[in-house]
Amino acid sequence: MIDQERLWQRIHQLAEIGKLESGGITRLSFSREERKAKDLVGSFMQEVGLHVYEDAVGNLIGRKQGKIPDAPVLLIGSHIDSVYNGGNFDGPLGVLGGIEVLQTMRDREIVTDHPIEVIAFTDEEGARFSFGMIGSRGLAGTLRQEHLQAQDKQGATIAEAMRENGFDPGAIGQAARSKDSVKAYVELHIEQGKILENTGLSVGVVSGIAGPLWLKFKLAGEAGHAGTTPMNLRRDALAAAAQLFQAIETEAGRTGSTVGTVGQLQLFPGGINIIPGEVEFTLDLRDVNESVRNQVEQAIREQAEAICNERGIGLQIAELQRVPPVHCSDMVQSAIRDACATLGLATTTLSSGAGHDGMQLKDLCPVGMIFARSKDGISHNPAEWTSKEDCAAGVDVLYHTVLHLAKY
Ligand code: HGY
Ligand code: MN
Ligand code: MN
Ligand code: MN
Repeated sequence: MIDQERLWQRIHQLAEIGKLESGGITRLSFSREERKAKDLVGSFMQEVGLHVYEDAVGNLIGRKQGKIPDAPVLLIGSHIDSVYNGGNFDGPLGVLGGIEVLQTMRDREIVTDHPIEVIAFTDEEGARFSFGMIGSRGLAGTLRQEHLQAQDKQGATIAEAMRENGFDPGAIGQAARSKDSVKAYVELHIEQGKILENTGLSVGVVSGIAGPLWLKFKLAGEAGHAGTTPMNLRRDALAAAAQLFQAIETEAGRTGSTVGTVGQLQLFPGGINIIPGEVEFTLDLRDVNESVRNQVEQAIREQAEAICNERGIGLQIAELQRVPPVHCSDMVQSAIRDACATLGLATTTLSSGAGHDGMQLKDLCPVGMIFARSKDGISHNPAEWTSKEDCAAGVDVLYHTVLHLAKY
């Protein structure tokens, strides 16, 4: 078994960085908090004797050499950036769990055939720039210069934030790995749902990952006097948006598998006695089935056109990111199931509604995920919780999965 006290202690040491009054954490990419978090996690990697470095897109990597040094590397890891006011386990469990696996191997003087790298991917969440998985896209070689123009709420671009943190946006291509250099990628992550809790299981094997589609809607009506403008003469952008929110809920709810969320909303000018002239909001639309997601997207676009035409409102829809759903590799899934069997751990197979870095690596190497139980299924919330025992169970499964996959 891995050292669950050491793991637990590190999870809570990391959780202190970016902690808010609310008890939640905010650790945005290329922020001071993230830099501090990377320095702390990098020191844990040093403690384990790993070769520690940051690649051209800021991924923090700890490498353990194998018996066959130029054999394809086995990648494990997750992320340490967070959403606004997030929880302590979303991401850190996979990174600190990966370090714990390598430390346990070192303590037992185990050297595998394949080299192994534990990675804290840059900006998995996309909270700051509304464009996520920068680090895993960089490693997969699919990050483009145009992606780096995405802006945060203060108007700073990813490229500017990279420069400020000592990275050259022009050099992102250097982070790309070649297909034959990577054996597989396995990520341990909290489930962020209720299936494991409802079935009384600690860990689960992930079969597939729903693909997030992020859109930004801009509605342009006409600001006006709240007191002198009759209801039938208004072009109220917020009233149009409210009608569209109802349509989104109906269209997403219709399929039984799709989820749609309006997470960000801004209106202008925002005076108590002014009819809103402009509204901007985001839509996060997901389904494990890409064609179902696309049909719902089409229905929402048609409803948006109809509502805005009817009300004389201008409509613009920009695509922020479109990530296809991913099937997890059968080979990696069976390695995880074997690990659970070795540990005598009952498990189940489930899909992931949340997006993960492995989605970006699907064309680079076989990808798989292990889930650890989430209390009440809560995540992206300070109340996010996974017990010490369930964290340890997840890392034990990761440990045996790694031993299996790192054999030649
Ligand atoms: O948005 C997500 O699904 C993940 O938390 N990045
Ligand atoms: Mn998350
Ligand atoms: Mn996550
Ligand atoms: Mn993830």
